Amino acid sequence: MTRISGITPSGHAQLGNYLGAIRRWAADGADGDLYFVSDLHAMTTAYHPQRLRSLARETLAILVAAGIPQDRVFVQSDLIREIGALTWVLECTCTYGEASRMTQFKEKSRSKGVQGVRVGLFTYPVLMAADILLQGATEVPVGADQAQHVELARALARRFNTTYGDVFAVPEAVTPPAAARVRDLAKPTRKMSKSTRDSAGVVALLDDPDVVRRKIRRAVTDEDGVANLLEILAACTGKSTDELASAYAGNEALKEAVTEAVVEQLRPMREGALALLADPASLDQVQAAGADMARRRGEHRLAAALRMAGAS
Ligand code: AQP
Repeated sequence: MTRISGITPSGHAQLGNYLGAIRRWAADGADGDLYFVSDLHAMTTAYHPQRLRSLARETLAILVAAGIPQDRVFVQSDLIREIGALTWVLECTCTYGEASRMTQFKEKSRSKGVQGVRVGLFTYPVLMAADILLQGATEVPVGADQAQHVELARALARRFNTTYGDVFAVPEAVTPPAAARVRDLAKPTRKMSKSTRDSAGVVALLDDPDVVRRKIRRAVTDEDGVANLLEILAACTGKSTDELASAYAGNEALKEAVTEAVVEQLRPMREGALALLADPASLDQVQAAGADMARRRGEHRLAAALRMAGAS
């Protein structure tokens, strides 16, 4: 069994990414599981190349410093030739009708209208299928919003296998164990997100402890805001929100406790990531080894797929 999970460097990785995903990846990862920085996915909407490159490096440093074994992590763009080639073959396996049914594209293109969005946003589920199928992943832990994309990857794997020859494992979407859902500190009705423009309510994983303190001190404390602070504290301490709700006399004490817990929770990962980022040669090594591992895992599958599809 191989599971694959990605994180898109569309901004600085934030507390929700850590408590909801990265921390669990580091704790539960089984042999053979793969984790990757999906930087090619961040190109589907407007972005700055320099910033994307530095965010991809930062995200890689965070995953490794969080405790995910180095030999299971890679940066997607290091395999652009392999993934790009497979994406083309899969695009030629996918029908326009199938791609058009992806509800996430409909939602994401609504504000701009389909005429203004990039074709890459439309075909992104096929890129995701290439990520999964290249590595022979059998399970893809995803939330409900991504389940349809895994269905597409299954359909493409099956169709390729029956049309050209048996190359790909047919992956299954699996529901990850329940984890904290962290909401924005300043606007607690929406989830905390790394691409949110206003960073006042978003705790970045490499934020200085003073910045974390300031953001939490200014957190909104309406009903949703307090519930969010309790959820964060519960995720950091392992206690229940009910137990914590009765333990703090007022919002000031609660914020103080949340600040301490978050700073302590992030400290080892933050220090490790900053040390790696300060030592580019070491981080280069980690990145190159990851790319090598992922390339080697996928090369026979890619070669077979290209050969059978008549593309080599
Ligand atoms: N607020 C959150 N609370 C708990 N878990 C979260 N995750 C994201 N935000 C929260 C989890 O982090 C993992 C990696 O996220 P992703 O890169 O796949 O994209 P995302 O879910 O869209 O994360 P963001 O930060 O909100 O990014 P943008 O701003 O680009 O959309 C996933 O497992 C996700 O559930």
